[in-house]
Formats: sequence, C-alpha cells, structure tokens
Amino acid sequence: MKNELSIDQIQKFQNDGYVVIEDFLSLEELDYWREALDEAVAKRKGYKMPGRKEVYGKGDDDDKTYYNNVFEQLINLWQDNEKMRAIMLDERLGKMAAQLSQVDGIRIWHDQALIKKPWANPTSWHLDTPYWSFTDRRALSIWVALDDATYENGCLFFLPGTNHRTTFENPGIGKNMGAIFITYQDLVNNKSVSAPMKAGSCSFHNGLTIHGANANMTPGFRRAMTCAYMPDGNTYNGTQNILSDEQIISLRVGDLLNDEKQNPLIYSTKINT
Ligand SMILES: O=C(O)CCC(=O)C(=O)O
Repeated sequence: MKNELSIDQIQKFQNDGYVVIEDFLSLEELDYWREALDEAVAKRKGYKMPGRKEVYGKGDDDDKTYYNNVFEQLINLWQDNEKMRAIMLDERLGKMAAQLSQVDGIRIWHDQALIKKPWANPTSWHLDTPYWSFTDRRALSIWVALDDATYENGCLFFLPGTNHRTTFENPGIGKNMGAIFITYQDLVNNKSVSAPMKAGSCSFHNGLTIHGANANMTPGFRRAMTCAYMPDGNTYNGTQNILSDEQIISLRVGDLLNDEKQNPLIYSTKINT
C-alpha cells in the first residue's frame, strides 16, 4: 500500500479538497479488497446497513427507483465481515486521513461499497458532510477503485477548491445533475476535473468538496470501496444518518461521538506515536 504521503499531496488536498493516489494498492491487496467486497456484499442480501434497509438522509429523492440506480450502496460492511474489518481498521488509512485533514485523531464514520451497476445513473454533484451526524469542515473520505473507473463507466469528478466555499447546505443526490448550483450560484462557472483511475488507485476528498460521477454507459460494473472519516472529538448534531433508532434515543445534541463499536478510533497521534 502506498500509504506515505508527500508534502505536495497534503498541500494539494488542503488547497483543492481532493487528491488522487495512483496504484495505491498492490495487485495482491487489490485481490484481497475485491474478495472482501464480494463476500461482504453476498452476506448482506440487499440490506444497506447491518439490519436496516434504508439510510436516513440518503435516497431522499422522491423517486427511489432513480436513486437506487445511481449505485448499489452498502454501508458498514466492516461491522459484519472480518476481511473488511481488517481493511477498514488499518491504522495506515487512519494516519493518511489524519495527515490530509490535519487532525490528531480519526474515527470511522462509515464505510460504503458504491457499485455502479451496468447502465447506472450518474451521481449528481453533491457534498457529503451535510448528510452526517456531526458538523466538521475537515471530515473526508477515501474512494478506492476496485475496477478501472473510466469516463465510460462512471469515474469521479471534482470541483477543486470548493471545499473552502461551500456551507452545509446540500440539495443531495437527485435527478437534477446540477441542482447544487441552485444553492451555490457563485460556483456555477468553476471548472471540473475528472478522476479516472485504474483499479487499485484511490482518491481522498473533503466532504465539502463538490463532487459527482458519470453514468455507467457500459454493460460492466464499476465497483468502489469507500470510507468516510470523522475527526476525533466531534459531537452529535441531531442528524440521524447511519445511527440506529436506539442510539438516537440515548444521544443528546452535543454528546461526544466516541462509541468504539460504531465509530472506532483508527488513528491518533496520542496512541500511535
Ligand atoms: O461513487 C460515486 O458514484 C460517488 C462517490 C461519492 O460521492 C463519495 O464517495 O462521496
């Protein structure tokens, strides 16, 4: 795994709100991630999350059939598959996320497999952090290509630097590709940058960087394994997102989100010296 970051990569992430790392995984690691994904997806039997069909705040477009054909979205596979658990709890990933976002500690918010099936809809321009149950401009995600991600099958696109200009207002992933520019009219002329990736390459993006993906115009699959990271020390903001009904009942706005079973601390400068 190419887990050592250069100063330039950190700087690029800070400036542009994303960075691509080519050939992040070795061929053996890529095989292992794919195996983990296949096993974990098969075990889920269509459930989006352990024990739950829906995710609060996702797919809230009226037309669920449209959203369901943007990608197959399976969340927190680390919680019910040993291989995926080993992958996601790897402190090297946590250290990269901490270095890029310049924080002392990193917790998993949630992992997710995002599988664009043949002929899938595009992923409209959106932000991530506003979906989540905490409010932090430094939150970020890793996105690992498990198939070649191409212009034809749905590679990612970013609007560089928008992480410095967006707020927590988010129209979400709906049918209107450009809905976000109704909210952020001042960003409508920004140039987008594509991020085609070979299988095994990855990107990190800040959750407030505007990003999206092409439709899948092919009969093949575009599989990606991703993980959203929460800087340690964050508190509950009243949004349910991936939290269970039981957790919501016991949480008060302002409570620390530090449940190791839900949001494990995978790297901290205080522990990993
Ligand atoms: O894979 C996609 O189509 C979109 C990915 C995305 O929005 C994300 O990882 O935050």
